[in-house]
Amino acid sequence: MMEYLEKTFRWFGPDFGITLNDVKQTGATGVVTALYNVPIGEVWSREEIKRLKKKIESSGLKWSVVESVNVHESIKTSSANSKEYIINYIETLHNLSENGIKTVCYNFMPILDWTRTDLFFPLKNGSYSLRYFKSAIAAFDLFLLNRKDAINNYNSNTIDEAKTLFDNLSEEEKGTLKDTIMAGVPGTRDVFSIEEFKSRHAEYISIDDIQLKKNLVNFHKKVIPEAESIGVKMCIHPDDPPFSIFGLPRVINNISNIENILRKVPSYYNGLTFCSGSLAANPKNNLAKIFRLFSERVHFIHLRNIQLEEDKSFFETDHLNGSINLAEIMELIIQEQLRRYSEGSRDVNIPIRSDHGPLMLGDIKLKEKFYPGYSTIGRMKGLAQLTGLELGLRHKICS
Ligand code: DNO
Repeated sequence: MMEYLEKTFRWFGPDFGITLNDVKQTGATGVVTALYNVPIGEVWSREEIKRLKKKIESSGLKWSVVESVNVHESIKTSSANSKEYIINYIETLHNLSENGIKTVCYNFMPILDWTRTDLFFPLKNGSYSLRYFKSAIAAFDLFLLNRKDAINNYNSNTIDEAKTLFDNLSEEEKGTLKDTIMAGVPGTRDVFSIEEFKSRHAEYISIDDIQLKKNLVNFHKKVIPEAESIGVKMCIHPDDPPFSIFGLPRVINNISNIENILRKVPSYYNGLTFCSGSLAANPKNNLAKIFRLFSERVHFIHLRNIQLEEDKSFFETDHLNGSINLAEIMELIIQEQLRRYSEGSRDVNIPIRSDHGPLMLGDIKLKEKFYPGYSTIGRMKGLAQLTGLELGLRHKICS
């Protein structure tokens, strides 16, 4: 019997407005989470992993995917103590594997994880979503960060627009823009100060895309054979957005870069998190092509939609309306499942989650509780839409 996709829900723990019992009501059977309290680079102990796993299971759910075991900046910059952090990383993978947790998502974005400029962007139907607006990034970069080379990264139109935007912001709005862009690691409420960001940025002074690729491949060379030996599927998350920001390098951002990097360490365990919303923010990325090329190594799927605006700006939309044809992607996913099924693979029911969702209905008044993009009802709606899409397409494809 052909299995459905495994429906999962990202959970940041009880401090972020959602209980495990809530997760159960969304239709998800799997939880996507991490030990968010462990500082990046430290080993996740077997006992702590076990404790969290037990908690999830006692709610009738399964810990399906780890998102993320974050990669320490020293590894990304390949600095002096990177070896030690790689050893720690491998130890964490062993401890996860011993607890039966075998799918690990991570990213290789310098300093920042996903970046937006507005966390409460009003949609026409009264709900709110996340927006990335190029001129707001430029305003921050040019007038708050005052980065020396920023002027070279924007054209004159963007600079003018950024200036007008900035001049019209109140002090409070400037603070909000700074905190929005400088939000640190998902699952924490940490925000970088300008000084902290600047000093981290300085670490990348001599690191361009080529060097970052080398550092990533070096990480893969050390980590993937270990992951393979213990059956842990590593799946790298694309850069979000998939282009350079603040002059920093980004390399998991298009088909040729991803192919180039994953090919260097060819292993089933050197896989990809297919994230539609991240990849689509560059309209040159052909999502169907990317999925087809890496389908065998897709171990985790994030589906959401975005509306592209002018060059390098976008906002997140309802799952079924936007610039991405998610039906086309879902069809490819089901075909990949069929292929795996016919080959007797164990990995047919690929974990999938509704990645972000609009802030809507009763969640609006609770907005401060949630991690941005991760409220309950909007993601539940997204998951329901994706489940319906899967069911309908499966019926069509398999009958
Ligand atoms: C955004 C997420 C990312 C993702 C990490 C993976 O909502 O998809 O934060 O978790 O980049 O390491």
